[in-house]
Amino acid sequence: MNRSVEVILSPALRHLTDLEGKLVVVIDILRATTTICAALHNGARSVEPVAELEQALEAIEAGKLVGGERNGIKVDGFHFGNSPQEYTAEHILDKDIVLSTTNGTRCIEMSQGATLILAGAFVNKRVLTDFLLSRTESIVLFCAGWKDQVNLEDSLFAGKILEILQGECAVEGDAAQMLLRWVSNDHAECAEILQRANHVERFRRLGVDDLNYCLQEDLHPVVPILRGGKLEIYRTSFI
Ligand code: 3SL
Repeated sequence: MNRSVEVILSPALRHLTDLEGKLVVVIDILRATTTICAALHNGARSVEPVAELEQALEAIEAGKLVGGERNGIKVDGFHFGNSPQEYTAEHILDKDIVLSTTNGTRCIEMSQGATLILAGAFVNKRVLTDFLLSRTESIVLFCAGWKDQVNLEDSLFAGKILEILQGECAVEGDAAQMLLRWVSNDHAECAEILQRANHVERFRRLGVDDLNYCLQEDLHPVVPILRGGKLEIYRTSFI
């Protein structure tokens, strides 16, 4: 095998992995990368991820449509929160959106230097893995976690992707080996595995009802790819 797949379990570990020449999949199941897939699939022209709140507020000043959250809560002045269920065609068709979230959009920015940067989630799992299998670059699965901590949902999804890629790519590093062994031995439903996840408890406290939505496989079959600072749906003419 002349390509590999490895995992970054949290942004705090990002500096330990060289991204040059590689394809990075940023994973923030709850909820940034799910929301990005939903927005693009429902007709948004692009989603521009920005890490800092100031950038998002400047975008509002500039008259742009802005969505996102801090600590799970919609920011005052933003047009949308970070629930994928808000990004319906009625609101976003043919619009360019700016998105700023606590962890996910920061990880997209932290992936600069990679050859390609994509967004992955359960909602685009099959088209994403088809895309990954069609490429030749080595792959990095970058889990957004929560404020530098490892989280269950992003790790679980990374493990599921490793299961699919393992025949095609050398599974590199103990983090990837650990996730692969975990998911191959745990046959419980994802929703059950995540019942005690910190973020699911946070959702309960905030009254957020997005877990089941975010676990729906292939609901939004698009491959979001970063081009010129904006995520757009991948088209063969891009690369
Ligand atoms: O941190 C993020 O990027 C968000 O996805 C977190 S939340 O689910 O919107 O709280």
